[in-house]
Amino acid sequence: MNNNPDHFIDLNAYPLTPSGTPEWHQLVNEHGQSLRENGASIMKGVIKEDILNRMTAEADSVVKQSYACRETHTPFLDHEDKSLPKDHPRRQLQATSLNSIPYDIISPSHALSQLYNWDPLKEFLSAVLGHKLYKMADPMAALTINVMGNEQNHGWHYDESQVTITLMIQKPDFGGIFECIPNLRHEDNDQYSKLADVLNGDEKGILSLPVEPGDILIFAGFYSLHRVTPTIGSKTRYVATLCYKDQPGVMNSPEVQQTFYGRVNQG
Ligand SMILES: O=C(O)CCC(=O)C(=O)O
Ligand SMILES: [Fe+2]
Repeated sequence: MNNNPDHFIDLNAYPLTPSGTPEWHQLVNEHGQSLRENGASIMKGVIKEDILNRMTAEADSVVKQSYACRETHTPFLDHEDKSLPKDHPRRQLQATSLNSIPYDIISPSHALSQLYNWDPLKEFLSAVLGHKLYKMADPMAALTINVMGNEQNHGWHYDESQVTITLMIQKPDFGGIFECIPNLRHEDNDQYSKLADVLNGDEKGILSLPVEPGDILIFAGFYSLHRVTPTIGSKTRYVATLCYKDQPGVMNSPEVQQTFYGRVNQG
C-alpha cells in the first residue's frame, strides 16, 4: 500500500508540494483571502476518490471502538451558568450526539494518519494562516473522526481553537449539513444578542456550506457559530478534524478528554 500522501492528492489542482513555487503561493493567497473574508475556505475535491474509499474502510475497521458522546453544552462548549437569566445564551443548552474515533485508535498505517503527519499539508496550512503550526500533542484530540449514524447531530457551538481543519470522508444519505454564521462572535459586539436570536430559531444569516467527500474545510470555528444538522439514513457520516496549534506541546485537559472520548490519555 502506498503511504506517501503525494499520491492522495491531485497535485495538478492542488500543488501542495514542492512548496514555494508560484502555483503554491497562488493557492496560499486564494485560501488565505477566503478565510479572512468569509471565515472559511474549502479545498474542493483535494483527496482522490480511491483514497476516500480506503479512509472509509479504515474508519469502518475501528468504528466499534468509538466513544458514544451524548452531550449537552452551551454554544461556548461549557456548562450552564445558573447565575444568569434563564433565556441567556450561556444557559441555552444544545444537544450533541455523535461517536468519536480518537487518534490513539487510528493506526499510523491508516491513510488519514499519514495525511495528518504529512509536512507539506502542515506547511501549506501554516502559510494560509500566516503563522507556524505544530501538530497537537494530545494523543486523542490531535486527529479525530466524528462519526454520525442515523439521526445524530452536532449542536450549535464555537470551537475552542481559532481555526479548525476538517476533511469529509463519507457523506450520509441525507442531512448532516454543516451550517454556520461566519464571524458572528466578531460582529455580535456584546456576543449575545444575535446569538440569542439564532438559538431561538432565527435563520437569518445561516449559511449551508457545500462540503462534499474529499473536501478539506479551513474554518475560523472560534468566531463562526456552527452546527451539523441531523443525519438521516443508514450511511455513516465520517468527518475528520485535524488539529494543529500555534505552539508545540498543546494538550487538552483530562476533563475535556473525558467528555469527548470517555477516558483520559495524557500520553
Ligand atoms: O462534523 C463537522 O463537519 C464539524 C465538526 C465540528 O464542528 C467540531 O468537531 O467541532
Ligand atoms: Fe466545531
